[in-house]
Amino acid sequence: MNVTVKSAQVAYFKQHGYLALPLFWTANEIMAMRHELVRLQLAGLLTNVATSGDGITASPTHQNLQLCPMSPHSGLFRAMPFAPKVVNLVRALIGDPAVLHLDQVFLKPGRTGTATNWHQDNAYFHIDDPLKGIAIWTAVHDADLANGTIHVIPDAFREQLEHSRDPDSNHHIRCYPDEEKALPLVLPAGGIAVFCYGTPHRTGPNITDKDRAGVALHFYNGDCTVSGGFSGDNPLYVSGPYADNGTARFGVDLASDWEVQVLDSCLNDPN
Ligand SMILES: O=C(O)CCC(=O)C(=O)O
Repeated sequence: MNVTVKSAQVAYFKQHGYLALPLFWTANEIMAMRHELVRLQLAGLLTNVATSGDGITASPTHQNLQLCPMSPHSGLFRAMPFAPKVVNLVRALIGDPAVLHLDQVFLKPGRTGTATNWHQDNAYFHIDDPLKGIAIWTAVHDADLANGTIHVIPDAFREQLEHSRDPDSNHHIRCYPDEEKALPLVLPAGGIAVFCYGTPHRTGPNITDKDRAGVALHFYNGDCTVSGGFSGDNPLYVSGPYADNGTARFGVDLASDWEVQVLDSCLNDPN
């Protein structure tokens, strides 16, 4: 499925700092992501980052299961940022040359799944223009208020909010924005929320019986100055003159590998 990005959507993103696209991934792509997350979880690769309010002690009751990055552990998630429709979207929103910054997943188990508190990604990444970096957050399962979908604060991406250590996580930082302005983005499985590095966002607890996961891919425009973490000195371009679909780094054309990985996963569907 190709996804065309309309100029009105680009204008909306640039004005408000976020965008919700409810129909982005196909049913097969979502099925493949779910299979892969089960495999990664069974392999013990997702770790509980939730703490008991002191930022240190592991919570015995609540779980915020994170794997960051996923790509070293998964051919599917390594290829996902190179899917042609992802690259088209990234180019439309932040322009060439686009660099893959990070990939990660947060899985919130039913009943025990807990929040990822308010933060701006730019409090970690520090790029010079907070609109020139984006997170593409995929709803791997239907994401609504009860299971703690992503919330954003529209129009706030130019404000640099103060961050401090998050007492509910063993390594995150958080901020305390005016929650009256918060907007929950309710998405069906396969939908995405896109928000720029300056946009404050959070997810909530999962009070339903079913697990819910969100996969986040982060990109920035390679002409930006990056002074925060995760940038490294060997940027992985997904667009622009240095982009080669990851071939030099991984020995595989990851743009075409995405489809192969999805098909492979569906053919080996355990159900
Ligand atoms: O899915 C989540 O719980 C949080 C995602 C997030 O905050 C991020 O990727 O920056």
